[in-house]
Amino acid sequence: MKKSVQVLLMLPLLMSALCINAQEATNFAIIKPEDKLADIVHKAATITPSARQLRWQQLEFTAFLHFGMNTFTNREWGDGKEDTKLFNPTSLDAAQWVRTCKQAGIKQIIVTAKHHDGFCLWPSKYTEHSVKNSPWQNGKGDVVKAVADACHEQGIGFGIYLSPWDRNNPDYGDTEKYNAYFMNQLTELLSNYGKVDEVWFDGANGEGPNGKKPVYHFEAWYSLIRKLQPSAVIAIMGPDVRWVGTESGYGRLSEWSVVPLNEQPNAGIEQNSQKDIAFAPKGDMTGDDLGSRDKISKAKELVWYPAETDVSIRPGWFYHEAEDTKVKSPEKLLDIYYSSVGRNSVLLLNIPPDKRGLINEHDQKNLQEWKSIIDHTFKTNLLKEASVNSSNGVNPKALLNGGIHNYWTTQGHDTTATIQMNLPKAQTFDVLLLQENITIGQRIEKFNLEYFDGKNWVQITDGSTVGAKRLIRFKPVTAQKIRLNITSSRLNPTLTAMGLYKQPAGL
Ligand code: FUL
Repeated sequence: MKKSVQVLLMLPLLMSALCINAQEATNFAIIKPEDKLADIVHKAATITPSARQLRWQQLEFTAFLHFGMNTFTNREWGDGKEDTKLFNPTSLDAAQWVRTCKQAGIKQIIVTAKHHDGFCLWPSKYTEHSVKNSPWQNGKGDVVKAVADACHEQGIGFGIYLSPWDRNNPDYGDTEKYNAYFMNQLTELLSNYGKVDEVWFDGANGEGPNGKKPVYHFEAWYSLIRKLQPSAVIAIMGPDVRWVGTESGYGRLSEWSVVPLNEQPNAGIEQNSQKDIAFAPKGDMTGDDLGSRDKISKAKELVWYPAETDVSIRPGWFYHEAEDTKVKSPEKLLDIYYSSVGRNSVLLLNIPPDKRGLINEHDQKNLQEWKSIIDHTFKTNLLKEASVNSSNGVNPKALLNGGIHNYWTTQGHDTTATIQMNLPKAQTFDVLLLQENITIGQRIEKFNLEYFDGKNWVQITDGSTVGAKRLIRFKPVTAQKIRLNITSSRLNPTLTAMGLYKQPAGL
């Protein structure tokens, strides 16, 4: 899809959001021709997430469950010609999926209600290509219901992936007919399964069975979602959550949640998302810049449009027995965690249930080990007993005990600050945690951390953006005095949390 078309699609939706809810008016800013860089920077610094974006961002860690016909045909992209009789999990247990995810710290699950093969995991009234014609539960089963119920019962968020590309539907190439079909399916999914928290549209848009492509009526889909599930975020080919731009699990080192609407990367999704079954990561794109001063200085509109980092725990998105030995190790998952959640993004980790309809033991084991490393690392903030000195700071106590209504910031118009912390005794640490109060905007542009070696202040690490959460690992340092220097910020910097941690030995 052309960039300009995507922008046009988004604008009415964003503009109508402005009129509906005063709170959302700060979600978006128009840059006037006469605005100077300082005006633009100020506007960028005061754009804030909508309520639904904030809820989503605070989840930090969510899961994808790719499950469907491909699980049984051992493929990644089905062609829509599969016999529905092939879908037959022997012991599907959605409660096990949710339990396993929850134990790993996952706060929301997205299930592939329909992948590109058009096979529906729920008994849609509008197609025969669904679970209703499979032997599973004699055609009476409904995987979407099982997952939705388990999520709601176990208290985690529930989301749906509905592939716009449908290789089974005979009307796929007919824009009017296919959009009507898609709206009907969306209506079923958004009406019959309780609360839906995320709707995920991917960028793949190939040809249908008749060799044609329809034009997707995104705007109508978005309005329907807003009407039926107003608190759901619409991700990827949608206005609330943006694709980080890679399927490797690695986000950008500089990740701005405020980006120019005309620069956002959605337009490239269709071209860049997975095109074949060779799942080679496309590189981590950390060098790319979406929201720096240079980028926003050329913008016509700015919008809060945060990044989601999707990656699979296995080489493929669907379960393949041959990949049981290729499940990402706890250490690799940890690196992904630091490079996604720790880089102002939400991690969407795919964990594909196997042919039995269970999350496989191999995946379970690595998830558990990963979770235990994270728990162990973040159990004790080594700064918790420190005395805090920030000369131009307001509310320094919030650095160690903050939240969105209780945060540290600077006095007057100060956009730089030094926060010194003296610990009761020397401690050894190798992880820095920082969190901005994004409810009033993302502002910090440059910071560094130093320790006092008895004679001099020595730099440990530095960074650019912070956002919802920034985590940086470094070689262990032992020190009693440390200081954080915020050397550039778009407006008064804020922090709701600052922490130093020590990873378990051996990492
Ligand atoms: C891509 C799809 O083609 C893959 O199969 C997978 O669903 C991934 C999350 O999105 O666009």
